[in-house]
Amino acid sequence: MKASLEMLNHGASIIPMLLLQWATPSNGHYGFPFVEVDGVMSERWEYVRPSGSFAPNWDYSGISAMCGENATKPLFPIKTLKVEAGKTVTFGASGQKAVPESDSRVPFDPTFGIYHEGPATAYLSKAPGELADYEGDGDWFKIAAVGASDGMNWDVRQTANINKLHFIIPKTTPPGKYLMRAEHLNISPFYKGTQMYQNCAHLEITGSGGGKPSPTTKFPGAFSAMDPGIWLPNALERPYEPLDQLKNWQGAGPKVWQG
Ligand SMILES: [Cu+2]
Repeated sequence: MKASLEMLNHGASIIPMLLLQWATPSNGHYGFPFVEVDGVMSERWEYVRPSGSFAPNWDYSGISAMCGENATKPLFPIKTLKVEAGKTVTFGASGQKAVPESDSRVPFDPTFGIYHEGPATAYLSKAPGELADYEGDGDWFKIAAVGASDGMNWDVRQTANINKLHFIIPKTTPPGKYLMRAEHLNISPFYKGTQMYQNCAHLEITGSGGGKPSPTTKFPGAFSAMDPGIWLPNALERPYEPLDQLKNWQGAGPKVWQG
């Protein structure tokens, strides 16, 4: 399954891929159902809004691109992670475990690795009230983009065997309750070939604030299939020498707000 998925990824046809989605769950795809709390990995869906599926999202402009399938509201109550601005939030990855994924309670498996290649990003959106009621229809801003720090190879790739994504909350982020969206792309130079994986945690950010996050975007609509951060130009797929464009990758959507 793994090998065939990789081959499909570099072939133009996504139709067999769509059919594979109906097969039983495997480690072929992934999501981010965990966060670390004081250095210890949480339980599954303890702080992360459950989503229905870890199959790749190709509807870049649709609502599933926000927090995953069926995640505009928490499917059941979850906790809120308290974090001080300036500190790091760490998401833990998992392969597919159940249909729907929200039914699984399988704990974090440290031997799992994200085997696709592409940029990782994080976004925040402040809830006007309680997070349990917030459907994510407010403003979103990007706080981090992890690209190819050597200008050639995506930092998050198969050979790096990464199962955690680390993102720093900018120091001047206004305090409040936030949805935090973690995303990894299996990026492709083929039109509508890029696979998107995303989940959202409930966060309460503390600190003195003072920043004015910008630019912002909205879900649905944050991305387009034509966005060069989604539809990777061919020249960037396998560069022969380090490229500043990959080194300074900001990905699809708005530029990173530094705080
Ligand atoms: Cu996959």
